[in-house]
Amino acid sequence: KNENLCRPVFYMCGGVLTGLSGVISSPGYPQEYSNNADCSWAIHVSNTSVVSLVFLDFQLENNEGCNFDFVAVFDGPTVTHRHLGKYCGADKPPKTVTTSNQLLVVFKSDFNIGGRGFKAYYYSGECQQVLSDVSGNFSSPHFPNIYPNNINCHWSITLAAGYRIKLYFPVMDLEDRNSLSDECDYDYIAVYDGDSQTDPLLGRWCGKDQPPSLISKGNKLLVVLSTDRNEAHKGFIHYKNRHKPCCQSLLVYLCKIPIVICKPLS
Ligand SMILES: [Ca+2]
Ligand SMILES: [Ca+2]
Repeated sequence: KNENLCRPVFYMCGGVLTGLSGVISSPGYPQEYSNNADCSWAIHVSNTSVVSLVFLDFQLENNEGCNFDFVAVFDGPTVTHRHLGKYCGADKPPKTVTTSNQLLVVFKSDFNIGGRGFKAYYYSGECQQVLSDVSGNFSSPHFPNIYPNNINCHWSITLAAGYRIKLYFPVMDLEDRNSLSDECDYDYIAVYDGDSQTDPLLGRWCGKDQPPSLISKGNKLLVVLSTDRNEAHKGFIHYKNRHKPCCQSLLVYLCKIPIVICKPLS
């Protein structure tokens, strides 16, 4: 008989991550994590960037002080660096941003009682921006050169309350859709009408399909670029709100958006 079939499974966990962005999760996620886990992820991005860490899912054994099972985050490569937070239970930790180009994430569990664990992604300055100017633009990393494989970039646009956001893509060149499924399965841009991926999806595009110009319902939009492990193209440039505010109403300050009824600013 093959005794190997009966042995417990040990999941790999931790490591050194140097990509523009990436995903980390507890061992075996979304299955219950193992007891006595001790995992460390050292994230190291290019010198000029900071690292942002966002939790997508979080469920660990809970106790006051988080001494049993926990995720701890440090503002640098080792546990001697500034402690940014220690988390357990079922409340998703807040988004964390480092002050330097390195982040350490530690996950530990004790001898009993587990949970689903966690899934989080990180991204670096080259691959993300928070935009709050009334007009501006951004592009895929390295544009007009080829964008990297295996990235997950987030551009989050937040204007003052009362503004809406109009955006359009004058240049669009991603890997084509999957010819079998006719879907954007490989590389794509997705736009969400809000500040997270749980907000309504306005659309998902790939290849040379130019997205239509898009208008947010509120004052926030999220643009995500996701690429798979091979075949990259030039990417995209994206503009928002190229027109300055020239009119106003009670709720909306942007004009040249046909759905807005507004009067000239004095
Ligand atoms: Ca435990
Ligand atoms: Ca690709």
